[in-house]
Amino acid sequence: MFLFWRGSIRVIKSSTRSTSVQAARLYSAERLEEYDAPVSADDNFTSVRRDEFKSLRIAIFGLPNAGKSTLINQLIHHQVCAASMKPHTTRSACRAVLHTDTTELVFVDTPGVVTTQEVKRLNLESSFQSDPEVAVKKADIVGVLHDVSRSRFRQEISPQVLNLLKNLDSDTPTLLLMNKVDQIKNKRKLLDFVRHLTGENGWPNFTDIFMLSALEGDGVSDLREYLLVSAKPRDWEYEKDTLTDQKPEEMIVRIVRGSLLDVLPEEIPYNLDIQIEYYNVCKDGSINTVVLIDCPTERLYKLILRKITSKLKYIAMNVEQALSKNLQQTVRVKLVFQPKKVISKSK
Ligand SMILES: Nc1nc2c(ncn2[C@@H]2O[C@H](COP(=O)(O)OP(=O)(O)OP(=O)(O)O)[C@@H](O)[C@H]2O)c(=O)[nH]1
Ligand SMILES: [Mg+2]
Repeated sequence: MFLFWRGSIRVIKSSTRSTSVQAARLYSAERLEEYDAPVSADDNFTSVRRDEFKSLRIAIFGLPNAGKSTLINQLIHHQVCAASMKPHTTRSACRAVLHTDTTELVFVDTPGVVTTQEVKRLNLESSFQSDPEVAVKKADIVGVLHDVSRSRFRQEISPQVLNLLKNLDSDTPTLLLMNKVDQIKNKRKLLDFVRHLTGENGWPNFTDIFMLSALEGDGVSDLREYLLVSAKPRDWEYEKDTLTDQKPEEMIVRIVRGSLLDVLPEEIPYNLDIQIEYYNVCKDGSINTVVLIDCPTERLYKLILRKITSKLKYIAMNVEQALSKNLQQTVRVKLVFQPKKVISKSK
């Protein structure tokens, strides 16, 4: 077994099941820049012959809060998937797309995999169970995002994740994406985790294994490069420069919800009803939007205002920055909180 370091380890499993650890290919800086360069309107898109087009659909799934959305955002260089420090941020699948001159990567972000008991106990939407299932079935390649920082679960693939893997077509490649390695001081431990995760109580059929820190971006370019190289000759599903299948309004709601999950305590943000009250594209192309946040009770409304007033500007600014980058337009966001009772009284 060989171990090479480049800030990240990539473990490559051979098809004979003997695991060998090889170096991540040392891509030259120029080659990475080729992929990282933002696409400008001047790019000579039409010069690419149609038969050179390639694409790959990648479903990313795993337990709640493992870092799925953060990783996808890093892979596509945009914050189109809402992420937060609380579980169940992603409530239904959405797509995030990356284009190079010839290749399209379509990432499917999914809600964290949950048990039927959790769906009932937490009153989660049916998409929590159906969306990961559909996404992995339709994918060319499947990435299991595994959080190595959770001491209780890091050495095992959870039964609900294993179930999804077992239902895949046997020719669908599966990647083990070991995330949050920044939280592990003794990196040798990671190899122990690999042994357990790929052992007989785990999933011995992983095609490749990546060590990642989605938060710090470590290992992300290697994974992006790997996926670009794995793409299949095929027409694209999306127009060049498309970043997501979400409508702007939907993306705004999701990103606002993610920000509120970060700043509001405990269960409070899960109980908020978030809607677009106003959305207007101005003559210069900039966007003005008002997001209405209904608080279920007067008491909660007052509590939220106490907790949030000083942070409101900061939240709106973060949301505006992410959206302006995604939509390539200035976006002005106003967040309005109100108790539900007030609405019903005024009707
Ligand atoms: N330390 C560390 N934190 C990370 C890393 N990746 C993600 N996180 C954090 O983990 C939390 C959850 O990230 P998300 O991307 O929302 O996780 P998710 O798997 O999409 O979560 P759900 O949609 O709720 O299932 C956030 O606070 C992230 O900043 C990582 O590599 N290292
Ligand atoms: Mg998510």
